[in-house]
Amino acid sequence: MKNNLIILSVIVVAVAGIYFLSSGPKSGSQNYLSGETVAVASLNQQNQVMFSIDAKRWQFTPDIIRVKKGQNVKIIINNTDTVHGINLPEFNAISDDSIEFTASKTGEFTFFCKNFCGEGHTGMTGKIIVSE
Ligand SMILES: [Cu+2]
Repeated sequence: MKNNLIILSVIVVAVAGIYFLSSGPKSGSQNYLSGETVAVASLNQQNQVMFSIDAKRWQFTPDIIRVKKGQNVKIIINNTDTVHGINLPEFNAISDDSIEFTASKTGEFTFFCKNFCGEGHTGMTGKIIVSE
């Protein structure tokens, strides 16, 4: 009887451990440089590489997006405090809530907050890195 209790305890601890390990961080981002986070892509049904980004005074999180040249990209902006939107001039993509574009050239391109949102507005930027 006592042995059963011990075995049961071991199983409960093991299951809890596995659950804890598999739950992990679900932020959709990972550390890059200090203060910068890299967006993690998912592929949607239109075969677009899709990113979801939070916009909050005065920061995009994550603020680094990496794609390959030629990829069809969709970026969804979650405006969490006010409507920031996104402006990516290099690819003529501008919207309050989501943009779609083809990453037709390699390089590093800055995106901006579309709507004036206060004193930190000008510094509210992110970077799209397109590689071969
Ligand atoms: Cu803003």
